[in-house]
Amino acid sequence: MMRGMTDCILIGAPVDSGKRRRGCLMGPDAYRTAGLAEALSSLGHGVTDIGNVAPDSVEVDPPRNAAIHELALNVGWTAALMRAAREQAPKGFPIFMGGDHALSLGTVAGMAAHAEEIGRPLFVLWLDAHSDFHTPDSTTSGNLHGTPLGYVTGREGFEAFPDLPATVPVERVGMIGLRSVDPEERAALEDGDATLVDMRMIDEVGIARPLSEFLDKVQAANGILHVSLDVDFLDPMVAPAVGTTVPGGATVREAHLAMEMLSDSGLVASLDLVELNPSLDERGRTAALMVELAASLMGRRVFDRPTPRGH
Ligand code: EXY
Ligand code: MN
Ligand code: MN
Ligand code: MN
Repeated sequence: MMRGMTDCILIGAPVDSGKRRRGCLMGPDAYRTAGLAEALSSLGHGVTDIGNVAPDSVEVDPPRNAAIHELALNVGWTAALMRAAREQAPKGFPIFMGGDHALSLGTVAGMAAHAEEIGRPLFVLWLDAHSDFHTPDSTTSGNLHGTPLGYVTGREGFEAFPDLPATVPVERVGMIGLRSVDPEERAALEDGDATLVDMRMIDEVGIARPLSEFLDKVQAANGILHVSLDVDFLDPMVAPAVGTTVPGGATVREAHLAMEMLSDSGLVASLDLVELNPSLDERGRTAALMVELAASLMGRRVFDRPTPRGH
């Protein structure tokens, strides 16, 4: 876990099949170029970059929903990344360098299997403008990067995908940064017990209070936490390198505070960095910001000062 020196394992996941606009396959190399490994080692952590994962080659039946894009390739990525997460998590702190958000079908499923193996419940924190709670039947875009939370929480309709070694009940999911939720996702979320923090709530009370309440739940359950950080969690003014920009996102400081609190919690076991599309970046500024946020999550501080309780 974090706090103190950690063995960080960088895993390239150049998934570009979760949507139609291409470019996320360049993400892992953009993080390497922006100095992710150096930023982590300068904090005293061990860092190993194991290179990029490749998708399994699989065949699938045609999907019921004709809109679905690249089903077989996404299934192949899910199987390969599930295996990579399971293999690497016992050895250190996996950081999955995406790649679009379809990679999280595999990484979260693999981390859920790992959590079960060590006898602790997995919680998932989704920092994203979107809820990514669709199923292959409910998505109207057909873009499977909008489905990972539907898959890992055990929604129906994922028959083409690997069986889940362990599901993540929806009450163990926290979504922070929401501002674009489709009608079907909203209806399904209203039936469940996920922690839902939209941008309005962040405007009203700040990010610290809802995040701290979610972390209290993880702590009380003796859980471990997987964090999935989508570039579009951030406001497009500060993070333009993403295909799914939604105005009104988190500020640089809101995002750093979240990372600092996550680091202080000592609960985080793994991280996805997703949706960076370097072809949309401006002189590498989005990649650089994502590296800075990862460094905050791994302990970078101006001064060591915990966030006061009750905020
Ligand atoms: N809900 C929309 C859809 O299903 O197409 C948008 C999904 C965007 C997903 C991005 C990665 O967070
Ligand atoms: Mn997403
Ligand atoms: Mn998103
Ligand atoms: Mn604000």
